[in-house]
Amino acid sequence: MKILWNDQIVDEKEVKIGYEDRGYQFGDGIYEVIKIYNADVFTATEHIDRLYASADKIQLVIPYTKDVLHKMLHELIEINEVQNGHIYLQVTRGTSPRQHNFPLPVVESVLTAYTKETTRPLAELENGVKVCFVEDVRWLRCDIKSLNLLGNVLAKQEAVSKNCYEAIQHRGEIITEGSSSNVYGIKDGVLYTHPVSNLILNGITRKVILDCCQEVGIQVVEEAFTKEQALEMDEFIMSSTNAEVMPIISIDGHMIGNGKRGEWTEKLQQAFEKKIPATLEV
Ligand code: PSZ
Repeated sequence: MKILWNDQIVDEKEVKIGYEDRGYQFGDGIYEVIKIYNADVFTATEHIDRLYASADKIQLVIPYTKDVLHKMLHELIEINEVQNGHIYLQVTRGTSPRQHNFPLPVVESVLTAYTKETTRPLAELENGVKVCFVEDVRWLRCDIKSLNLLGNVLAKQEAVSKNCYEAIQHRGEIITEGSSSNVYGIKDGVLYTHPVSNLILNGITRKVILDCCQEVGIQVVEEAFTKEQALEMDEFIMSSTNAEVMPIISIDGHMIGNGKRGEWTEKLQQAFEKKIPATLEV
């Protein structure tokens, strides 16, 4: 497999990452996961914009224009001959002798991107998944897509240890987001989701879903809701680049609605699928 290493596409065996890379030592960097449908990147502009926005927020300079990066990602997909899957891309603040503050003089950032062929989680999209509540103990800049994922990792591990697909995080009583997803409740034809703030990642799939809501005629209320309200929702959904519009059928063993994918959820899934480039095997 070929890897994008800074501005070069090289064989994976050629990539050398320093043991003093700040991504490795501090999680000092940012990343994106971008979906590939039919050999094309989905919502690439939005993902690249968010990458540069995350970089700005941590004062990291990516030494390529967005256009150049976009072209390099296309080249990578072509060379690796990926049909369906995703790109993982990260940029760290570079390699320099270990110290917490930024390197001075500034060193070059280190970019790596690779592709993975995957299939869509079709069974889960139809049958729905079980989740559990986990206290959100992450830092207060969850809007940055940072490589520091220890809070998210521990939340997901707790979910998996309870045989759950995802951890629904809450700060006190307020639901924020999943360990690697945004979450939504639907009650009486209204979709509720946490507003964009420092407490959640502004998901690209979230944006697509809010567009889908317009199309299918669901009112959207971007307001936080509580754990108790979550359990009373008619339908519950999580979303991410890979999980798409994922129905949630139980939280901590409490059945949501009738324990099956809801009608609004199915309509949102259909609207979402229409935005995917054609000729997908379903
Ligand atoms: O493969 C996977 O399971 C993926 S790919 C992307 C994600 C999971 N999650 C991204 C994410 C996240 O990490 C957090 C904390 N909140 C929300 C999201 C959803 O963001 P988008 O929709 O941009 O992928």
